[in-house]
Amino acid sequence: MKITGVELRRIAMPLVAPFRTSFGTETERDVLLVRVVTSEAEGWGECVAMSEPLYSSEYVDGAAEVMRRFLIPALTALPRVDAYAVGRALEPFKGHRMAKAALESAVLDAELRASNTSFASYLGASRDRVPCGVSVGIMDSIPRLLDAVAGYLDEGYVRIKLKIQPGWDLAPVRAVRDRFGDDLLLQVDANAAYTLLDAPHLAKLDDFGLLLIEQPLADDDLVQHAALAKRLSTPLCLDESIESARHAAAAISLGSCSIINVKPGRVGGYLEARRIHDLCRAHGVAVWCGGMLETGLGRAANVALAALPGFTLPGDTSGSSRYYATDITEPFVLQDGHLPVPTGPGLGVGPVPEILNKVTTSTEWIPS
Ligand code: NPQ
Ligand code: MG
Repeated sequence: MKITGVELRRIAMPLVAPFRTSFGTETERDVLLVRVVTSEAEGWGECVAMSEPLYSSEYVDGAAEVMRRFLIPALTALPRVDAYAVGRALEPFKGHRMAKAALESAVLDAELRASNTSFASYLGASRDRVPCGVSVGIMDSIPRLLDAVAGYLDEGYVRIKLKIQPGWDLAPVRAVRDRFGDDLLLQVDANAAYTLLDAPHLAKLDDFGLLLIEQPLADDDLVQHAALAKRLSTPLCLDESIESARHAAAAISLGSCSIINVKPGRVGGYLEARRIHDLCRAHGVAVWCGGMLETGLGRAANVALAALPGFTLPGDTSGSSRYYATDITEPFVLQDGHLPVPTGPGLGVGPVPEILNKVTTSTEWIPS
């Protein structure tokens, strides 16, 4: 398989409601899609970078620039390409994992469409549906939060994740526990909003029987997460800190976490995500699949990944309607709290041309 060209396509997807986290409020998702055209087939990849570098250092304009200037030329120069070759060819370029992941996904989609294999079977999935959790943003008031959680539970979500930050932590968790009971699977995500000085405060969350606390401290502080883990009974989970299988190995060795949120974009692709899954499984560390407000394209691949045997906790693999009134693919719809794992070749879904064109803000063709 040889690449004949790559299309970069920017789309603007309005969110059904503003999504507020400790790092900011989003009302529209600015997504960079990659379409790789090869001698055999074409494939799609979704770049999960945000428009601003608030979750991590990557951002959409930066991802497009590094792709067109360095990453795509390195791939089009290859006489033959597959997903593993993408990883090897892009290794010399530091960082930019979300950009690399989008290109690897697009090549993998093309490769799998050509060989009539699904993402799920290629990755080694062991299930045909995955249980779904939902991430609930910071709200203006506790009553609004309770209404939102009640709505998601009515839709069938099997696990609730509350976004927290200093000033929005104990009260919302207590209110959700009081209203929905001790059996609700409940966890929180701080997106790095605390410091180790907050350890006594965070320890008060221990009373609420949370599944985990996700990324309480800074991205680059595995040592302080290890210190915090010793002071809490609630399990620590890392998201932003884990950018590769090496980071995961370091975090496990140090005792920085006992659970890992795997996001393929954050770690440079589905192959690295699977390596983290394999490493964690060997060490008895639970993993679950995170989310970055993906469209149906990224969602399809995440659901396939989440069907691997080591994914023992429900992921942020929500239905399309959690974020979008109209998805660019056929929508992912919850059935009894689960999403079906796509079975068709490659991602098993593709963009609906009329919908895709409506949301497209720019396209750029980079020939081989
Ligand atoms: C997390 N996601 O687990 C992220 C963070 C996040 C589902 O909670 C635009 C694009 C807005 C990506 C907001 C969830 C975002 C985003 C939050 C990612 O930490
Ligand atoms: Mg997170």
